[in-house]
Amino acid sequence: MTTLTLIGAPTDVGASVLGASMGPDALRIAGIARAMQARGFDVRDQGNLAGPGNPQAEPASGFRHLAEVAAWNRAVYEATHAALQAGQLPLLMGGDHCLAIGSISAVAQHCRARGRRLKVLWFDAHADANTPESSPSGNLHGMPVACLLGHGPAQLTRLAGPEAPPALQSGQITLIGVRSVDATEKRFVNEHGIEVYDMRTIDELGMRAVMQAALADVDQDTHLHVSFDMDCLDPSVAPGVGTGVRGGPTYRETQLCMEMLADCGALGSADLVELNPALDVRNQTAELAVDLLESLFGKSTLMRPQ
Ligand code: 4U7
Ligand code: MN
Ligand code: MN
Ligand code: MN
Repeated sequence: MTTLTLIGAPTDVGASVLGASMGPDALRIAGIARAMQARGFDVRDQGNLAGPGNPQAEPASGFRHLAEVAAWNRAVYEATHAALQAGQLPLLMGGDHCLAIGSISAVAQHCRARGRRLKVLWFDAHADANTPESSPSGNLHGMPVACLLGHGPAQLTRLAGPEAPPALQSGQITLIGVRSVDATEKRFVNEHGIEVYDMRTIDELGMRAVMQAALADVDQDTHLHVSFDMDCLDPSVAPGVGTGVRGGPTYRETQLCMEMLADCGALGSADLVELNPALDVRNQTAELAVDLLESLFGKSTLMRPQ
């Protein structure tokens, strides 16, 4: 029986809208542990990591709260790495999306030590590929993709150690659901040749073809990491997010993504981030997140499994 480790990181230091810090408890209240037990996991809820409070400061030299973001990411890195070393499947409950720097750096270090291929699928309305020079906001939840590729401050690009290479090469990450990108981010994504399935592409090809393409190079020897920003979904179905953008995938399209990910059988770790209970209505976005996670971990509505 696989142990699924729930890691709570209750912070919004990477964002300017407050509230993602309540994400872990909203997911617990929506029944995440019971739902994952029902999927056949031995579930261990580690509780919440500890870290600095939100100083609500203005950006300094291009970043808001760099020291606090670094402290939270070190804690996420250590907890994720320990879970992987113990043979467990870590599920990070955010918190804002800056925390994926810590979780994915740990997954990358773990895979590197074992010679395993790593592939990251990044579900998001945004590209999260700003650098401090390009960011219009200074918010670090808009920079994790760039940091993971080695572009950012050393406190965030070298979590695995001073000599460690960037967590990811650009061919290891695919962005899905993108529809709000700053001009400088567009340049970064295109110059690095990052694979992107933006909403226009999803509209034209359909979600099934997009997911088939995104998963084409994933095999049984691949460790697949899913980093899921709840603002990927259309805000009409997921209102509890801090930076919603209209025109996202529907409930059914997102369920199909999750079911296809489950079918591929390569999932090794995941982040569920950017859930903002302060902006939600009756915890529906947390309930939706749990519903999607059930599909990600194998719940199916198929009458006759293929
Ligand atoms: B999220 C933004 F300018 N690009 O950098 C920025 F539009 O993790 C938004 O995807 C970032 O929610 C959104 O601040 C970060 C902005
Ligand atoms: Mn994001
Ligand atoms: Mn986003
Ligand atoms: Mn580069």
